[in-house]
Amino acid sequence: MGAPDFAKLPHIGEALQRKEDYRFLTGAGDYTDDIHLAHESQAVFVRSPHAHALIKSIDTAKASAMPGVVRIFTGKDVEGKMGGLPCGWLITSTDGQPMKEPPHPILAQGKVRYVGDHVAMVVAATLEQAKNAAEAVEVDYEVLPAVVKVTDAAKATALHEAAPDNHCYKWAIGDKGQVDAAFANAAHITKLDLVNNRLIPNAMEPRAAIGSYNRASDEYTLYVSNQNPHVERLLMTAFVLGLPEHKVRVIAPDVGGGFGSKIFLYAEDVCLTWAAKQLNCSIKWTADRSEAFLSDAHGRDHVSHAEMAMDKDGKFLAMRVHTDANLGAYLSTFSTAVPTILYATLLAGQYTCPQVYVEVDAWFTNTAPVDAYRGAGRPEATYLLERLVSRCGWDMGLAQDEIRKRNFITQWPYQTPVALQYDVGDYMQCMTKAQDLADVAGFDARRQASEAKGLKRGIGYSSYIEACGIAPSNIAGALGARAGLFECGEVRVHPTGSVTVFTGSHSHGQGHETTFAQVVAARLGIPVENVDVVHGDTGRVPFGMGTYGSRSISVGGAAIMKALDKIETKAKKIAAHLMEASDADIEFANGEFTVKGTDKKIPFGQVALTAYVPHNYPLDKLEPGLNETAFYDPTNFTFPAGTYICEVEVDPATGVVRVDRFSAVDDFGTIINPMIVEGQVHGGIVQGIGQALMENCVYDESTGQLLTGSFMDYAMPRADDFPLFKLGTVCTPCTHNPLGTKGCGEAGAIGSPPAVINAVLDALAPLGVKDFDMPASPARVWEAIQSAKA
Ligand code: MCN
Repeated sequence: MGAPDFAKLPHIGEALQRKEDYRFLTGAGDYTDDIHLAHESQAVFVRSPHAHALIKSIDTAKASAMPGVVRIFTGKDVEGKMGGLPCGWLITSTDGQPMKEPPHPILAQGKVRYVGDHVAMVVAATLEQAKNAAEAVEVDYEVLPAVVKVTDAAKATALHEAAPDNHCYKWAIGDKGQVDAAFANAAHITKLDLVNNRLIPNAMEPRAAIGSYNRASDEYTLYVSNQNPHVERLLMTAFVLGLPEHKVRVIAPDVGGGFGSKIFLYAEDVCLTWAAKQLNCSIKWTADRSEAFLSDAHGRDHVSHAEMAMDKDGKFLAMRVHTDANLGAYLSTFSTAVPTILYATLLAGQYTCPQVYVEVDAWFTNTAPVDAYRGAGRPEATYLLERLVSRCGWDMGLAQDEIRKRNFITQWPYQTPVALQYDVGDYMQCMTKAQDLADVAGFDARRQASEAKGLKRGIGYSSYIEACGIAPSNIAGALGARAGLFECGEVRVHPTGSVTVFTGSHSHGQGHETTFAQVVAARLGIPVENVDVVHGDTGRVPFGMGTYGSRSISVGGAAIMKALDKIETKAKKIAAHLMEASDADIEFANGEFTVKGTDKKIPFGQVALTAYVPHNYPLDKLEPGLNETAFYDPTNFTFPAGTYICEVEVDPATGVVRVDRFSAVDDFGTIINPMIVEGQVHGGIVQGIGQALMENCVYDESTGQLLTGSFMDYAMPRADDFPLFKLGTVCTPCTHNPLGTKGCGEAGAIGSPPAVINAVLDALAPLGVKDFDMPASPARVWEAIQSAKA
């Protein structure tokens, strides 16, 4: 079934209430910490208080003798018994020098490299006993100089022997010669320096895990708050523990948000799984919030210089970008892909810029590892490009919409100079619709009204594009990635015609139990209540690549559609047999099989029953049962795109920025459930505005201590920080997946930061403020105003 036919089916585009909400809203969710296993001990991790130090000795004697303590494991206990965490495996550097891939030990081996690094694991009967014993572990450190800023890394004390200058890799894309030539002939060049601030992910449920071991079957089970259990199992067995995969079951039950931070293999998960066998018990660990601040992989942290070459009319000729990316102390699971293939390939944006050259240097520092965080590389690309484009407009005397419209791509498919080929879109329509929603025509009057109150009002644009549906194996391979990603779906039709779907995608807030059920119900013509969706368990789902990169509906949903194709083919054969017709004459629509050109018909349920009760059934030609599995590897990314317009009011006396209006028009192709999609966009915008105005991870530059280690210092956005968002959509269905969908889970976080900062800069332009870095906190804005005055 093609995308256009699919979009017309009942339930598609229906704002169904989420099936999962009843259990979440009544406290009946089953999160990792809610699970209690027999013989369960508690684990607490001893973490480094120093950003960089040699471990001279660890004395666990006193702690081990404390009440309830079962065992204390240190680096020496695990050395030689397991590998380090997998690192650097996704990409290859492009300058001919091998990427530095220093080991990332499960428990520190002789040295710690960031505040929060794992030094020991204490296992005790109760949490209180484990905490008391952890405090009694004596570690003698020799403190070394620490570096936290990516721009200081080259001259700092080396973190790893393998990377003497703290440089990990250089990666580039684009034709440098052509770009330099275009710059040489440009009528105007606009330049911009940008910092993309480091963020700390703050899922409502902190990371948690329970390792358990069954001696009778020699099987391990890991319950873990995680977004991709099969990948977790694969990495843990193949790279670290050397166990046969079938002996390890990973279950990610209800997960209270992840935003990317729960797709990595973390040391805690490995330690708990391994130690469960050593101690023959179950061991639970739940991070407290302070631990989460220190040890969850952080996001962003780029320092970039960008330049755009234009002709005299403001048409883009070429763009040149250099980015220094902070990787933190170790390579986290996907970290090398974030500032490279997920970032640089998006720097063409929505524009017909014929040449783009991007060079990335990635560095180690004494900070928590940096990895994917909602958007992963694409917010960094959009922030850079959309800030640069507005600056180009201001430099050329063109309005923010005009500079964009002059350069928009208007024909698809469109081959960008940075590898990606966009299949479809309508950027102009997104822009005009967003301008209507934002009432741009009324802006001048609103600006005057603000002026009369002594306030400055500004408007900011951002026309983002992202590559979702990660990751077509052929494209990933062509970009030098060492892995591509497919998805798996199994559709099990029961004898009574109800259906259980097993998907390799994982829902941790995105509502898959509802939207995936809508897809199946629409396709089979059965009630949505008759479809249950199972995910998050390597013991039940055949295989899976998990959820990130807004891939689930477009890749996971497409795998289910492929399995449904197989179900339909087989069901038609059964129907043909029941109605004594030829297979080729059977049609299926609205839950009924009909014989073409006759009034003969039978419902889906009767075919399902026949599949399982095969009396009078051609067993020589047809197997009983109605159960199919499919794997789907997309041929391209999906390319959601849109225009966001933000209007802010700034109080120049205090520097306080208030978002007064925020309008977003997105093209997500076919929409399965508009209510869920709106929720996703709302959440994303809130995260994006959070980054633009308040969230900021700060380490002390001399000691490497995390200064924003709690919600007292790390400002999270709250509902009353925002106006009601105005949302709209444009629909150009994706051309290469059977649903026509494009991902919606990250758009808000990608598109919004530059819209906000462009609005603040527009507001402050009359005061002479030309630039500042995120977040636009009152202090920073006030300081920028004062420096402009000076
Ligand atoms: N959808 C739809 N129609 C479309 C596109 C999507 O109805 N055209 C629906 C999907 O069926 C799904 C939801 O919208 O129910 C999101 O789908 P999709 O865009 O495919 O994204 P994923 O399900 O793969 O979710 C991943 C994405 C990412 S990458 C991050 S980060 C993120 C996000 O989703 N983390 C989240 N949203 C989150 N929401 C919550 N509550 N918690 C998180 O951790």
